[in-house]
Amino acid sequence: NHQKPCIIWFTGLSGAGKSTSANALERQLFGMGYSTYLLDGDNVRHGLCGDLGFSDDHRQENIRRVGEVAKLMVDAGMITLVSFISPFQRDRELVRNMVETGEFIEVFVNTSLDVCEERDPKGLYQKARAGQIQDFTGISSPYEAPERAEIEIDAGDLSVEESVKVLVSHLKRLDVI
Ligand code: GGZ
Repeated sequence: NHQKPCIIWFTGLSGAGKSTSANALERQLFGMGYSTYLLDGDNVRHGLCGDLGFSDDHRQENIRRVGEVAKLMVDAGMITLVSFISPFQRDRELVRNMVETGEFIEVFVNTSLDVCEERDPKGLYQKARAGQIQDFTGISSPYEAPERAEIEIDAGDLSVEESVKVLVSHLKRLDVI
């Protein structure tokens, strides 16, 4: 099975559907026989980055560490899926420049703030609007949308299955699988 080790980097707002799409894509790729690993807040912010919060500096350090780990996983031959808000352009560029050209595939999960806030699955937007959470992305902390993402999906418009199909076809186009 042809596989090009790389980082598939999902960026987007809280509630955009990054983790859902990344999880579903990983399951699909794993089922197709590829070696994959998924890094996201669930397995990173509790451990490796358990000392970090959500200030600009801490987000920058969060993304730097995740980038370094993702790079190691690429060295180990994995298709490495990464799902973090990663709101700052320069932090994503830093990770892009850690690996070879073509090994960083940015996936912009472009679900509008309105849709994310409407969904609000964990009630975080409501808390942020009420001032109970500081520095909340999209409300009181910026999100810098990618300008040259390799892949863009609107998870507000697509079902999970449709998103996976779109992602798989792009990965074929990009010669990853
Ligand atoms: C944004 C926050 C915040 C603040 C807690 N701002 O929807 P979730 O809950 O499950 O995912 C969000 C997650 C974002 O962590 P990341 O490591 O991806 O952020 S970054 O890349 O910017 O470092 C959200 C929750 O943590 N959360 N407080 N203030 N999201």
